[in-house]
Amino acid sequence: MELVCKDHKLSLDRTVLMGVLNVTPDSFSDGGLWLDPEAAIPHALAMVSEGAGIVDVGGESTRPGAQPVSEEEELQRVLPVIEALATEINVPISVDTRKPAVAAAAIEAGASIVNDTSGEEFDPAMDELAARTAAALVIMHSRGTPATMKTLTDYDDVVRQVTSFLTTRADEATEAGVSTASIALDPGIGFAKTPEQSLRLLAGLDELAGTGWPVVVGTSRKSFIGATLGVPEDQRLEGTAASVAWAVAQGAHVVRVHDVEAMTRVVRMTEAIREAARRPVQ
Ligand code: HH2
Repeated sequence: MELVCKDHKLSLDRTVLMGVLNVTPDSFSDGGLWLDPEAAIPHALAMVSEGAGIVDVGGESTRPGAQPVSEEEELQRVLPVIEALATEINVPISVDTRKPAVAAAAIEAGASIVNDTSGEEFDPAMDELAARTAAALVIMHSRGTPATMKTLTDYDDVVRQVTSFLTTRADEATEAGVSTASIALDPGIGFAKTPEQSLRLLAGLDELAGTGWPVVVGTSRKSFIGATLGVPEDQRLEGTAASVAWAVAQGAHVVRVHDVEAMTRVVRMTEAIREAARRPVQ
């Protein structure tokens, strides 16, 4: 399987690590660390050398309660970084945004994946943009906005509802002209989900993987790990590792992570076990 991201044909035969580059002052686990392009660019290069197959650049925190950022501000944060990276790395760059205008400028600057975290509040212009530019489109499930998402957690069956929302959106994107080879789906762990619902979504991830669409999963350092283990953001490496290994075993194609070196090892080890399971009995 592959994901067509403009001129990049990204193989998904092995799990791809999407390295997180938050160019924000307030992201939940690394806010402020990479706001300066002079820090962001070397960090992105390090992630690629550690095994990242995508660099995901975001200029607006989506954590519950985060302050919205204007289009101008978001552009000022992400564009210099994307422009510089586009000349320095060979892996696709994705732009993590809810705004079609930011995605459009990012593609112009060299991004080839739109990581759209707007969920149920999506703007159809995002589909049209992906269709027009041949950028890949990551469709993520969420409800409301960072200000409201914590109150929007009523589901009858979170796995069924999220899977059905995502496959319907994939069909809509296809109808809007996005190539089926350029769409990936993401359950949006922690977005309008309680910790229990995030665990259930991971437990049922095989259902989403069974739809045949490429699956992206972002569990890195998230609060459901904090709720399970009782640890703050800077002590969630092992919890992240367990969730990444589980996601790979359930069929995730892309895992979005902050700690690329450690998670590359976790992913490759999990894949080695999965492949051994397919070999004849010895
Ligand atoms: N999670 C976050 C942001 N973007 N994109 C996708 N596709 N999937 C995710 O699970 C996902 C995402 C939140 O994490 P982070 O970027 O570390 O924090 P913040 O939103 O505070 O910047």
